[in-house]
Amino acid sequence: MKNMNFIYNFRTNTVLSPAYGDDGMNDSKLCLYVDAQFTSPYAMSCFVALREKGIAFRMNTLDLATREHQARDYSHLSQTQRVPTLVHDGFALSESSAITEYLEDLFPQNSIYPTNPLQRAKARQVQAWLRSDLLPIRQERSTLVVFYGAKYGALSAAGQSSTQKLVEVAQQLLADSSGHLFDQWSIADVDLALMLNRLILNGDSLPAQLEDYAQRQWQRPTVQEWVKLERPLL
Ligand SMILES: N[C@@H](CCC(=O)N[C@@H](CS)C(=O)NCC(=O)O)C(=O)O
Repeated sequence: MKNMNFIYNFRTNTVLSPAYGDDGMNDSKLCLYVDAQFTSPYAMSCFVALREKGIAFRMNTLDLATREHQARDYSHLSQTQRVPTLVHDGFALSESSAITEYLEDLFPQNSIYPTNPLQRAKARQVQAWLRSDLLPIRQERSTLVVFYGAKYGALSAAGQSSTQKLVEVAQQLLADSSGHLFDQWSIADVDLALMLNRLILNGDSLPAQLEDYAQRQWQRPTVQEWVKLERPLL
């Protein structure tokens, strides 16, 4: 595991120490474990949640290619043996939407979920749906498209059918939108924009409204912080 000592100071909005491998300076009680290439959309969602809330945290990276996530020390922390995992004062939690809900419960400042209970429930629906459905898109348009500029060939029939479903649902959800899924920005916007960008950034054509939405969501500063992280060469 690589300790990036990537500590955000929420008061000054700066990185306290960009140095890798220096354990000594961090007194943050929160540590987010993410993949070393910063391509996990689930890790991104948790990173954005922490940054939106302005909480100081440390980030540790795991090389999934060498199966660091299955090594004994991490598997003792993460019951899913996947990234992301958040450790808060000794309490370890996996599954990205469980993490973002936990952060919302414990750190209510700067909401990342809608305050209206119906919209809040719908945001959870969108998050769960994007994580459990649309598998052909996830398989045929990996996040290497989004974070490494990879390009893939034409979608299979299953990929096209998933894309059609994504477009229909996104258009329905965004029908009365002024740029967000709900009355206010929420973490579900990040997840939906990521899914749309798997296609858009590959060059697949989507309705203009969805392209505009994804592009605007992508400009959010906390999203750009993740996008601009320095990635290892593939
Ligand atoms: N449902 C999980 C998915 C997490 C997930 O699939 N993480 C991937 C990286 S994107 C991973 O750790 N893969 C390693 C493996 O499954 O062995 C979440 O939302 O956190």
